[in-house]
Order: sequence, then C-alpha cells, then structure tokens
Amino acid sequence: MRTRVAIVGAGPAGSLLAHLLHGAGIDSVVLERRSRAYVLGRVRAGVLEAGSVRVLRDAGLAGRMDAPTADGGGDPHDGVGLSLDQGHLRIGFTEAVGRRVMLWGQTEVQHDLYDALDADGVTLLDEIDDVELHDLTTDAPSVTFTRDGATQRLDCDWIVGCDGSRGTSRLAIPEDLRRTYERAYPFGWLGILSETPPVDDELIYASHERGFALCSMRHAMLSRYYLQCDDTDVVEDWSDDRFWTELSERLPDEAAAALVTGPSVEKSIAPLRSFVSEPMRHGRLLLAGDAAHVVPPTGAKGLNLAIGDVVLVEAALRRHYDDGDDEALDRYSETALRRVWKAVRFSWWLTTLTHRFPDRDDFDRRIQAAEFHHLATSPHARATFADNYTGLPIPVDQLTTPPEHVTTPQTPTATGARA
Ligand code: FAS
Ligand code: PHB
Repeated sequence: MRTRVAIVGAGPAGSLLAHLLHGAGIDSVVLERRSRAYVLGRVRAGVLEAGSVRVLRDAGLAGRMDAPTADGGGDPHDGVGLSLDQGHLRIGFTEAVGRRVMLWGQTEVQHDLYDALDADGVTLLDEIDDVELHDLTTDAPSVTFTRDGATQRLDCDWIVGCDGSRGTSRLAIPEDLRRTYERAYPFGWLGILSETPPVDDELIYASHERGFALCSMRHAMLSRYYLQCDDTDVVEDWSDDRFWTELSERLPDEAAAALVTGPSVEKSIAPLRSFVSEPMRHGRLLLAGDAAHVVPPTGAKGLNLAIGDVVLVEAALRRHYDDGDDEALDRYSETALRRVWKAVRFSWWLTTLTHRFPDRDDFDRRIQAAEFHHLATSPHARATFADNYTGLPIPVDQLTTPPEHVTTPQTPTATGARA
C-alpha cells in the first residue's frame, strides 16, 4: 500500500486530519487500533472553543451541531459559574472577550468525523495492531502493522502520530532527542452521564472543602457530572446514591436544591495529569493531539488542543505539497508547542484553583480564596479567564512568520552567559 500521509489513530485528531487533508486533495490512510464502535462509545469532552467551532463549520462538519439546540443541536454557552465553598460567581465570555463556547460532546464530533471520512472515501483501517514506524529520517518512511493476522506495510511521505496518550508514535522519536514534562495529580475525576435535566443552564465548577465537582451537560435531558475522587478509587467504589449525595454536598446550596438525580447511564474514572512531549516533529514524523500532550480536563482543553494541532499540520503539509515549501513544517513543532503550553498552564491553574490537594494546608486554601476573590472583583481577571477558556487563536500565521514580540529564551551556556 502507498499513500502520501499515514495517520496513526482515528480519534478526533486523526480523523479530522484525514478529512482536512482530503479537502486539500492530499490522500491519507488512517490506522486505528480499536473498532469504530469502541471509539464511538467513548464519553469524553464536552466543550468546544470558539476556534474549534469555526474549524468544524469551515470543514462542513457542523450540520448537526448547528441544528437548533431544542432539536438536539449544540448549545452555545456565554459563561460559566465558579463556586468556592459557598461563594459563587459567574464569568461571562462575550462581555469580556467577544467569544463564547459550544457544548457539543466529543462523541458527536467523532460521529460526524467518521461519517465525513466515509463520504470522502478515505481508507480507515480499524482493529489493526503492532504498529511500527520506519525510516523516519529518510524521505521514504513507512508503517508496518498487522490486521486479521497478516503483516502489512504502508509506504508514505509523512506519518502523523495521532494515537493519543497511550500511543506509541512519540516513542519513535529517539530518547536522547525527546524531552518530556509531567505533573501527576493526586486525584482522578469520576464522571457520570444521567438522563436528567442539568442543574443549571451553564456549567458550574465547584470547589469545596470535600473536593471538586463539575456540573455539565449534553442536552436538556442528558447531564454530565464529575467529582474529584481519590486516585486509588475504582468505579465500583461509587454507587449512584453515593455519587449524588457527595455531589450535593459540594455544590452551592441553590444548585444542590435544583439537582435532579437519576440512574447513571455511563460511569467512569479518568486519571488527571499534565504531560508534554517535545518536539512534536522528528524527520517525517509529526505528532498531534494527546499523542504529544495531555491536560487535566478541568480547562476543557484536550479535544480543542487536538483540533488546533491538526489545523497546523494540515496547513504545513498543504504548503509542502502545493508550493514545495517546507518552512511551515520546520516551524510546526515550536508553533504548536507555544499554544500547547498556554493551555497546559491554564488547565494546571484551574485545577490548582478548584481542587483539594491532600498535602496542602490552610495557607493554600487562603490562596485559593484570594484567587477566587480576585476573579469576583476584577473584570481584568475575568477577561483573562475568558480569553483562555474560550480558546486562544490557532496560530497558522506563525508557521511562516514567528511572533516578533516574543523572544525565544536563549539556553544559558555552562558559564551562565546567554548563548
Ligand atoms: P484520542 O486518545 O482521542 O485518540 C487516539 C486514538 O488512537 C484512539 O482511538 C486509540 O485507540 C488510537 N490508538 C492508540 N494507539 C494506537 C496504535 N498503536 N495504533 C493505532 N491506533 C492507536 N478532554 C476535554 O476537553 N474534556 C473532557 O472532559 C475530557 N475527558 C476525558 C476523559 C478521558 C477518560 C480521557 C482519556 C480523555 C478526556 N479528555 C477530555 C481528553 C480527550 O478528549 C482528548 O483530548 C482527545 O480525545 C484527544 O484526541 P486525540 O488526540 O485524537 O486522542
Ligand atoms: C464535559 O462536559 O464533559 C466537560 C465540560 C467541561 C470540562 C470538562 C468536561 O472542563
């Protein structure tokens, strides 16, 4: 088999990339370890940044999302609520930064992407295994894999690793060239879906002495709730009754009083960590999405970062094939990482602000209260929150024109002098 771009992983990053490349007349083959049904059954992100909504609309992937909310379409949100113990504040987005977000589950995005790939006629090989990447530093890389017990080889020009946080493509970058940065959090998120009306018409991020809670939704009769839980917990530790009782304890009184409980239709625990693997390119291998970086879901950034990376990859590959110009490919990693690290920072900050850390003391709780009060009393603080939460621009222009006002910190020499 031969193609121009081999894509490893058919989650949001890999399948969106294949669709965008198809639109640019660049053929690709997508290799996915799991079955389509498995991928479509995962319940993950819920919030799309303004930039991600624009990408889906421009790519013809927003038909269902843009249907009226009452008919099952996406739900535009203009703000979120934050509560600390019993205090509560709202951060409005449009008034602060002129942008808003869209509540539209990752499951729906994935459905639309798979339908698009079928319509495009893109080759998506699922239930494959034993993926190995070869000859990355030549102009003739390849991918070998097994499918139905037979080993196959895919020759290509480029390989894009979109194989997520447990993928192997980043490991194809030699260890001495790879730098990883990680922060593991001493807790997880227990999430449930329930066919009940949401507790409020906007999200509530609740920080309580007992721990963090998040009230989200998928539509008027499908709510998504999360509780901070111990990183040793398993789903079996949490009956529905225990979940609802704990959630009520952590919410502000008014929200707790409005809570409608019901049987969970999905229940899962996700570990929380911040992780970045640099660089996001090695020879003819590019990395995009969770394959290169993972953020705690607190800032609703994971899916949106994947979309941003993919937009940059497609723009760079299009210049390669259309203009024979590789400047954008050469700048891809540094350009993507500048935006990734800003999202890693925001996700880390919001997690630190809202969660209870077992090893923290009253000093830390006072710092959280001070941050919260600053948000409650400063429109500038709320604007910074809104700027990050609704999404920073996808810097396609920086692929060819690096930002002038930001100097890349020089690596100090052994003597401490700047190089
Ligand atoms: P994905 O992990 O989605 O996709 C990678 C794909 O590659 C998978 O389908 C996998 O099967 C496949 N793969 C892996 N190894 C392979 C191999 N060797 N060969 C072939 N295929 C391979 N983000 C939010 O914004 N909000 C949330 O609430 C949220 N909740 C989450 C809950 C969980 C449990 C997890 C794991 C993540 C959550 N995220 C959330 C983050 C999530 O949405 C990711 O950011 C998003 O799925 C990233 O998309 P991809 O980069 O495509 O990675
Ligand atoms: C969700 O609806 O699943 C969701 C919303 C906001 C987050 C994380 C998850 O920060």
